[in-house]
Amino acid sequence: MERLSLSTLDLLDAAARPPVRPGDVGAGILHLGLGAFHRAHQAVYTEEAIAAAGGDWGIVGVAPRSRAVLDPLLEQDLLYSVLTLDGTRAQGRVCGALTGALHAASDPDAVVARIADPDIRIVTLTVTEKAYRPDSAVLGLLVRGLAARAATGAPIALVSCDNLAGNGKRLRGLVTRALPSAAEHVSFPGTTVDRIVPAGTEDTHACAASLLGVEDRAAVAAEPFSQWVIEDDFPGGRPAWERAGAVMTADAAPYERLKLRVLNGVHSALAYLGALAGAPTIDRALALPGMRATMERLIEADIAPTLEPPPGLSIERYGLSALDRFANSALRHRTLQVAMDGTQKLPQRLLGTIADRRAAGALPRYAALVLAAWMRFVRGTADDGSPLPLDDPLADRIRATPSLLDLHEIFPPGFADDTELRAEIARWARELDRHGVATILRAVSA
Ligand code: CS2
Repeated sequence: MERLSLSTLDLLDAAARPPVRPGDVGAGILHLGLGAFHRAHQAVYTEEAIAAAGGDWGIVGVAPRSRAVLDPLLEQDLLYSVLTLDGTRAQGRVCGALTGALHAASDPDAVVARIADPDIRIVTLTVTEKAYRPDSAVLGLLVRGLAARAATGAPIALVSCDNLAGNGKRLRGLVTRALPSAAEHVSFPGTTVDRIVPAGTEDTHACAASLLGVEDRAAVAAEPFSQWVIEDDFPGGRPAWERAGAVMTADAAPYERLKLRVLNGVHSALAYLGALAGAPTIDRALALPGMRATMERLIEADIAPTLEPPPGLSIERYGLSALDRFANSALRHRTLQVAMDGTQKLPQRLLGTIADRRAAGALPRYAALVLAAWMRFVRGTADDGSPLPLDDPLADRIRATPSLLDLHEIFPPGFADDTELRAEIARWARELDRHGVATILRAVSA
C-alpha cells in the first residue's frame, strides 16, 4: 500500500483530501506538543478556519521530546488523517494544517528562533498538566523565545489548550514570573478544549488504511464531538476559528469548570474504578453493572451543586451527554491512559468539588468513593490481584507517603484535618478492600 504524502493525495476520495495543502499557506502559529489531541482538535479548527476565511495561519508543530509522531509526519509531508468514530460509522479525512515540524529536544534553538519570528503571532500549547511548572523545559523555551522576540515589539498570544483550571492565567503567571517584560507584548487567552482523542495505536493505523486506501503512520482517531471555547484576546490577529465552530468569548471560566468537573471528573472516576475492576477501556468501565447509575449520582449529588451553568446549558443534560460520549465503543480509550498523572489531574477534576461541598457543610459520598479508588489504584493492585502500573510524576512521593491525604502537593490543607471526610474515605477504602468495585457499584446503584 502507498504511503500518505503530497504525491499520493490524488489517490484519495475527494472528500478525504485536505481543504488546505501544506505549503500553500504561510506559518502563523507555533504549537508545542504534537500529540493526538492537538492533531484532532486545534489543527482541525485552524485548517477549517483557513479554508473558510484564508490567512497565513499554518501551524509549525513542535515535538518536545519524543520523535514517535514527528518522524512519521516528516515522512508524510506533514500530512495525517483524522478518523471520526461514532461506534457505528467511521469517516476519515486528511488534515493539512501543519506547515512545519521541529524537535525541541535535539534543536531547541530552532524553536526559540521560531517563537521570536514576528510571522508567528500565536503559540498554542498541549503539553499536559505536569508541564505547568517553573522548571519545565517547555516553559524555558517559551521564555527564551519571548525574550528574543521582545526586540521586535511584535505582539503575540500564548494559548494554553490543557485541561487546567484557569489555564490562561496559570500560563501567564509562570511566564511573567520568569520574564516580567512579557506582560507588555503577550496575551494569555484562557480556553476550554474538549474532544476525546485516545493515543493512536496499530488499530488506528489499520483503520486509516482501510478508510483512506493509503498507509498513514500518524493517523488519529477521535469522537465526533468537539468543542473549543476561546477568550478573544489576540493582539497579533487570529484565524477565523468561529467559522470552524469555536466559541469566541470574553470569559471561558464557566465552561471550563463545567467541563473539568463533570466530563473530566467522571472520566477519571471511570478510569480508577474501571481499572480496579479489570475494565481495559472507558466504555467497558461504563458498562459495568451499576456504574452508569453511580456516575449519575456522582454528577447529581456531588458535582452539580458546585457549578453555575453557562447561559443556556443544563448540567444534567451536559452530564448525560458526557456519559453517552464515554459509551463510544469504537474509541477503545484505555482506562490506564486516563488514569495516568492522577496527582496532576485530580485537583481540578475532583478535589475542588470535594472542597466546595465540604465548605457548604455537605459530605460528598460519591466523590469520596472516587478518591478512595484512586488511593487504591496507586497502591498498584487490581481487585483480581493483577498489577496496575503507576505512571505519575509524583510516583516516588506516593510510594513513600503512608497516608495519601498528607500529600500536600495536591490536597488542600483542610482535607487531612477533616475527620468526617477522612472517615468517609476510610470507609470506602475498607469496602474496596473487602468487596471490590463490582460489589460496591451494585450496592450504590441498588
Ligand atoms: C482525559 C482527557 O486523558 C484524560 O485524562 O480525561 O484527555 C479527555 O479525553 C479530554 O479532556 C476530553 O476533552
